[in-house]
Formats: sequence, structure tokens, C-alpha cells
Amino acid sequence: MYTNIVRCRACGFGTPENPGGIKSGQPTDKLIPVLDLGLHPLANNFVKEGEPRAGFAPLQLLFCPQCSLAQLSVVVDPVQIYEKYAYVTSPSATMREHFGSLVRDIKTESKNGSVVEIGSNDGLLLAFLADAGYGNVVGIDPAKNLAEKARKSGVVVINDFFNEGSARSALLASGEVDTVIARHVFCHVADWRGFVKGLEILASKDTVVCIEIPCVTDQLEACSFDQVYHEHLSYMPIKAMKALLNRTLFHLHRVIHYPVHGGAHLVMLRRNDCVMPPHPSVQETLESENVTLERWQAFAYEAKLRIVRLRDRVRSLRDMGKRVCGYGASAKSTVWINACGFTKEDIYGVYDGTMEKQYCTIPGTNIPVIHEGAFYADAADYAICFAWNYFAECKAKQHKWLETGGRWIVPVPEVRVIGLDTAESQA
Ligand code: DWN
Repeated sequence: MYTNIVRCRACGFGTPENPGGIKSGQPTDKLIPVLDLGLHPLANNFVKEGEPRAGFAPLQLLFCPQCSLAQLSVVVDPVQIYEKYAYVTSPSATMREHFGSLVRDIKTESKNGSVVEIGSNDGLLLAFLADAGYGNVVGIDPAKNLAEKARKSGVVVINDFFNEGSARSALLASGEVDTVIARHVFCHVADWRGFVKGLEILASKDTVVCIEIPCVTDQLEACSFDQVYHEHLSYMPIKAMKALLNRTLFHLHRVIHYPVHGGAHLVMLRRNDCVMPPHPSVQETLESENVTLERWQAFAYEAKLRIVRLRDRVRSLRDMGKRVCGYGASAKSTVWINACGFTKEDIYGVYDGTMEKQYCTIPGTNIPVIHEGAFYADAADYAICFAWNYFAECKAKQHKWLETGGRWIVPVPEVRVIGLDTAESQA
């Protein structure tokens, strides 16, 4: 199901060819363990009763003292995770707003030519790009169910992982590529060299490659340990991206920060033979980034405290006879629920609007995913917002419930309780 990792996938630290301990003067030549959450199920392995489950794998993070990349200690077989994928790019207002800003910013760097999107999910961004006037729009995605869904909306999708073969097919389908976009997919990939080779096939001298990755300093700041799961193989500072690009045809061109998903960076790359000078944001980001071993160790310590805090809070509510549910069956909900050891006795269900997740159970548990439409009528006393990155939107949507005395528990960036009649209180 998984393979173990011993070397840094960005700079090569830890390999016999690059024994960083000797070359960099670090006191170790091994990646350093910083967080261990034990065995966890695959975060999006939503299945119905009686269907086979994927099993469990370790969730441990290793830190590279040479380039500051943190990565999981294992790589789970990607076919097992992505062939059928339950996460559908949210059609939420927050996401639409983000896509609007993203397309506006990308347009400042590109012509309205062909676009290839790597990891095109259900095709929502492709549709945005087509509306924004881009020529040929082509998606690449390994999930059969999502590629089919996207094709129904009229866009071209190559149903495959991104590799040299699918890059060639995308080039054939799109003609010369003006823009490549890869949203929240790069840090999901184990073989970065292979990924970059695919980019080399797609990109010409003037192509802009736009890679959206989680902002690791925001993750450290908020202690969003629930974003550590088997899909997220890497936690990447821009410094590590620079180290990776050192031996390639590409360099960092521009970095833009967005609040989406708790904080993200859009990293724009250009080929080394492109005449445009890099944007000052590259140097500014490199200089302001503060990703250290000590920060990761503090993150791990705080994560354990938060798990205990939420578990105690929910168990004491249960003992008082309160009905507690979850809201948003995000991948993050799987991490929280399994880390806390919750069962149906603690959280009677998790509400979600995604068809692919409804009537399944939260991976690793017997907790059902319930249709979001039933939330108000079911009248829980407390709802844990596991889609905390969309909290403002969830709160506005369920305002009536709040008015009848319902209370939110928001677990990130602090475990806090929010009701209409209460001042915000920390658990
Ligand atoms: O990288 C990844 C990120 C970007 O997206 C993935 N590997 C998987 C996914 O992570 P996630 O599942 O934590 O993403 P979300 O978008 O935070 O998930 C939110 C969940 O909440 C979705 O299942 C949709 C649901 N939701 C809902 O039911 N009603 C969300 C909103 C806003 C709502 O109103």
C-alpha cells in the first residue's frame, strides 16, 4: 500500500550521493522526524457499508535540515487514492471568489492562449478559464469519476496522472501552451523530477507555469495539523521549491499569496530562457519565510494539545447529554476524528453537500456522512466546523440554526466555541 521515504524530494538530502551531513555541515545526514500522528486511514476513502476500505498507513512528518521541506515518511500508492476521488472542487462562494482572483492574476502574466490544467478535478476552473476568454482549455486528472463529470460540461480532459505521456497528449490537444495551472496538486506528487519533465514538454519560452501550493508558514502559524494526511506528501517553503528548480529548465518568476484553504501560494515559474525578469515577490517571500525545525517541533507539540482539547470538549458535552455533529466531511475531518478517536457515540454524524461522500462513513470510523440539507431539521446542539476554511460561509448558510441556540465549535486556528448568545470562548 505504501513505500517509505528516506531522502528529501526537493534537494536530495539524505541520499548517499548527497550526504547533507557532510556537505552542509548539519549534525545529521538523515531527515528529522517532527510529527507522528500514528496510523491513519486515507482521508478521502469514503465508502458505503459493505464496500472494501483501503486500510491504514503511518502519518509521520520528516524535516529536511538542508532546504526546510517537510514531507511524509511514506508514499501511499497514488492509484489507490486518486483513481476514484471523493473530493469535488467546492462550488462554494469562497471558491468562486478565489477562482476569480486567480484568473485575474494569471491573466496579467499570460495571453489568452491555450491552458492546460493539471489536476482539473470536476472541471470548475476550466469552465472559469473558458469564460475568461482563454482559447483551448485542456484538463488532466487521474480520477475517472471526475474526468467524466468534467467532460459532461464540455471540456477536454485526459484521464491520467501527469507524466510525460499525458503531457504529450495535452500538447496535442491544446496546441502551443500559453499557461499551465496546477492547483493543490504539486505537493500531492511523489516524483517531482517526473512532474518537471512533463512541464518541460508543455512549456515553451513564454509559457507561464502556475503552481498553487499550501502556504507552509500559514500552516505552522495556525497549527493546522489536520492538513497533514496521505495526499499531502510535502509541506513546501519557497526555499525548497528554489532548491528543486536548481537543476531544471525553470526558475521562480513570481509568488502571490491567497487566503484560500487556510493560506496558499501561487508560485509562477518561467523557463530559464525567458527574457522577463523575476518579480520582486520572489525575493521578498524567500527573505520573509521562517520555516525551521524548532517551528515544526512546536507545531507537533501544539497539535497534540489541540487533539486532547477537542476530545475533552466533545466528551464533556456528550456527558451533559448534548448532541454533537460535524459540518463538512473534509479530508481534515478524517484527520481530526481519527486523531481524537471519535465514534458515533461522540459525533452522531457529519453533514456535507457532496454527493460523492453522502451515505458513506468517515474513513476509519462508523460515523455517517449526512446530507447537508438535513442539518437544520436535525437540530444538533453543537456542530464542529471541519470546513473551517469556509467557516464564514457555513455560518451564514446555517444562520437560522444559530438563532435557535445552536453552537459552532471551530477547531482551527484555535479550538473555540461560537454561539449567537455567547462571546467566543476557547475550549
Ligand atoms: O489539497 C486538497 C484540498 C485543497 O482540498 C485535497 N487533498 C483535498 C481537499 O481537502 P478538504 O477535503 O479538506 O477540502 P475542503 O474544501 O475544505 O472540504 C470542505 C468540505 O465541506 C467538502 O466536502 C464540501 C463541504 N462543504 C459543505 O458540505 N457545505 C463545504 C461548504 C462550504 C458547505 O457549505
